[in-house]
Amino acid sequence: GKVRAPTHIISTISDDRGEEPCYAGVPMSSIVEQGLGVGDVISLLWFKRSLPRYCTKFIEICIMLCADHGPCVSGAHNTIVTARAGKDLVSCLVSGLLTIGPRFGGAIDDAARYFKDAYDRGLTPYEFVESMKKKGIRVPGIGHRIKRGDNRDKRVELLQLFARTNFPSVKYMEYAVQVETYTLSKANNLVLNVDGAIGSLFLDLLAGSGMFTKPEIDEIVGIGYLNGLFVLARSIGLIGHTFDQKRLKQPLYRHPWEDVLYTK
Ligand code: Q5B
Repeated sequence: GKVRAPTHIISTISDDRGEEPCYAGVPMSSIVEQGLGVGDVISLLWFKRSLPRYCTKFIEICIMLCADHGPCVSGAHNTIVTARAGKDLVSCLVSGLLTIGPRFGGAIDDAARYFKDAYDRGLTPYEFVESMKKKGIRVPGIGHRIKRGDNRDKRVELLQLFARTNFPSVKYMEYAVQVETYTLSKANNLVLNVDGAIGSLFLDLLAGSGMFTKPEIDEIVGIGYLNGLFVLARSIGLIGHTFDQKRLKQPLYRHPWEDVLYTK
């Protein structure tokens, strides 16, 4: 019979050996002919399946809402400084991307992990938040530098509205809202932020769509797919900031002495 030489790479998401590339078995032409969008492409390449339209629309809304948040946030700041140092596009992009992490934009996976664990174990918001405090861990998905209880994040409201209208269940998001109610009683900046909204709502998408088995959901949350949404989205803005600085011919950035506390 046929003997297959052992391969050095295994790949399961795309194949370019035929007449046209396929994403999770779906030919490129069919994606274009059906008028599918970037949410469908993410479904195929990340989740290896075609998701219902409301799911792909939700993914697209996440991408649009996270594409940029002005020049003052960590990622844009790094990108702007790098562009002003005369570096190339990829360097400007990655210097911004490298700031994405547990404090800035990269709290989506941990928010999903902690909200899922707390909800599935039946913890009350009080028990959950106080247990995190005892462990010295900030609740991922809670807190913002400029958003407040009386100045909510419009992005969070838009995501919640879409999900409440289109998702079969929003139990994880409603749990996150209860957590927010408790944290806001402690401090006015401890709002449910965009990472927490996406993390909890993606749990609802995974659990409520009927498209994923329980082990698959655990694997997605365990591996941590969801920060990828912020990374992908914010790349759009970071590329924009790079072009903006170059268009404006901005000089080398140097931070002013007056804004540094020199001390021994
Ligand atoms: N405290 C986001 O902190 C921030 C607490 C908390 C319990 C919490 C903080 C945090 C979890 C990580 C997270 C995503 C660092 C944020 C994003 C994208 C963005 C960004 C943009 C965009 C803000 C003051 C007091 C202290 C703290 C306590 C704070 N957070 N307690 N759980 N989660 N959150 N990140 O304002 O007693 O005084 O010591 O780490 O979800 O990144 O727009 O900017 O699109 O680009 O620096 O929206 O919340 O507050 O550090 O001065 O803390 O609150 O322990 O208590 P701040 P701090 P105490 S969305």
